[in-house]
Amino acid sequence: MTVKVAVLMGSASDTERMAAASSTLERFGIEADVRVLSAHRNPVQVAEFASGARQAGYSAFICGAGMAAALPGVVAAHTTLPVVGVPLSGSALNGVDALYAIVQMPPGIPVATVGIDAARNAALLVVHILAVADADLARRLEEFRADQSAPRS
Ligand code: RP5
Repeated sequence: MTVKVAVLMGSASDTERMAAASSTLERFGIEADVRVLSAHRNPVQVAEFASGARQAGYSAFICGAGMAAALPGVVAAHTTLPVVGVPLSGSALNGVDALYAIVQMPPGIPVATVGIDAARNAALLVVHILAVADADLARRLEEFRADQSAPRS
């Protein structure tokens, strides 16, 4: 069965900064379902999608947002699947606003926060989480690590 991860972003303007999330997941044979959904502009749709995600066969969320970045936290409020938040730059505060918004979740509703614009690491963290119970994914992760460490000419 194909593993499926939801990759959400708050705006179509986030597409370029979030592109590495889906390409990295796909490199590991994980299906990335990419959607533009804003916690502020589409609050009802975000709640509905997050609430039904486990039942719909998703294994995890990657949520990228900029500015007052509520998306990862709102998704986490509606699911017990792992949520990785990606603070995005592009604002007057260059992503520090989004970083603070995403990283400081209240106790009980966790979001794993990666660096500003670190969509690739968000995907790799999801691969690590899923590889705990997936030997084939764990093997591919080992290969990826070995390849990454190999000297380049
Ligand atoms: C956030 O506001 C989005 O994630 C985006 O990073 C930022 C600006 O959105 P747009 O005004 O470009 O749609 O919600």
